[in-house]
Amino acid sequence: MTETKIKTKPILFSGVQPSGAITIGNYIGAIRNFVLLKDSYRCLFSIVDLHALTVRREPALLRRRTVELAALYIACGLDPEENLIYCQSHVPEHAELTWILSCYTYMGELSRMTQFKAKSETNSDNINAGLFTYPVLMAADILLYQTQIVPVGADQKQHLEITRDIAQRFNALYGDVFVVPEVYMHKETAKIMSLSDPSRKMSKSDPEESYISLLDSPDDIRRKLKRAVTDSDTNIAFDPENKPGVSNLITIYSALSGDSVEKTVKHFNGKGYGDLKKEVTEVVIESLKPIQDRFNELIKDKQYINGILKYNAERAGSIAQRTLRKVYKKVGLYQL
Ligand code: AQP
Repeated sequence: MTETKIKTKPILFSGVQPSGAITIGNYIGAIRNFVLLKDSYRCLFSIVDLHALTVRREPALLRRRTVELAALYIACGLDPEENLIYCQSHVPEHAELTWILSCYTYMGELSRMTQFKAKSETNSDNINAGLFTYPVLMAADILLYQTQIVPVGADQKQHLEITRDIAQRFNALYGDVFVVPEVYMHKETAKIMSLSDPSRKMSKSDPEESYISLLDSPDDIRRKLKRAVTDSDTNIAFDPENKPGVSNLITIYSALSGDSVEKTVKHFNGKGYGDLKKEVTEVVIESLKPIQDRFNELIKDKQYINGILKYNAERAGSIAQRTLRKVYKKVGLYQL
């Protein structure tokens, strides 16, 4: 692809935290959409490792998860030549813009963030300032690249809204510095629920039995889905409010098989929960197999992964610098 063609494409940014084993929730809600959109946009897919520090991590594990996520991005179908797959901490402009934007973000709006409230409950011994200002770092990630579109799952929608507010506030003061980004989300698949508690979203930092990781073995997948919480009824119907467990399994089946929810419900008409779990298991194992095969090849070649991360961080950095310089100038920082 020629440089001219790349430049005319609108910009897409999104990221995933290397904060645990990447789940089918992350995949269905976000990464799969990255793959669908990757040719229509100039894409930046970040491994947002700075975000992962808001919760205490084992350093060696965080490093390992970072490399694994880079390999997984590629194994899921992203193109490391065309798409900028890079580590957030390798482009220091993310942290630099965060400071500026934090001076344009209000304590009141940050305290309304539901993720902050939820994470403060699960990490009550470590409610740090980073957890509170997480959305500002996310706004910087996005605004740094003049991003037009941000594909995310439903849990990140509120952070996108605050990003838009910060961009509009800044633009109102200094002129059109930032593009105001739009969220991209598939309503039906934007929130995959936990297998053990379908009233909560599936999360990579929850207990292992509650999620399926993209790298789980077929035996693990079978075991976890067999134990997935359903209800005491026997009827297979899509009703997220009254039948969250069954509806979640229908959503997973529909997302991975490509059949609509309606067609999936028809397909299971007259069958039992055992059949539903068995067929969901088959479709999950089948969908993850090519990803796992490719991942297992890629992860052997750390030099290749490192090369991609380095090359793409340089490319991302040069775009980021342009925005940051403009911002510094606008707010009145003395430039040499
Ligand atoms: N359950 C989900 N269903 C649909 N989409 C989801 N996403 C996360 N969980 C689901 C989307 O995946 C992308 C990457 O998420 P993230 O790594 O930035 O962090 P998160 O949103 O906080 O996801 P987790 O899995 O719950 O991570 P931890 O446990 O570390 O907090 C995002 O687009 C997200 O919306």
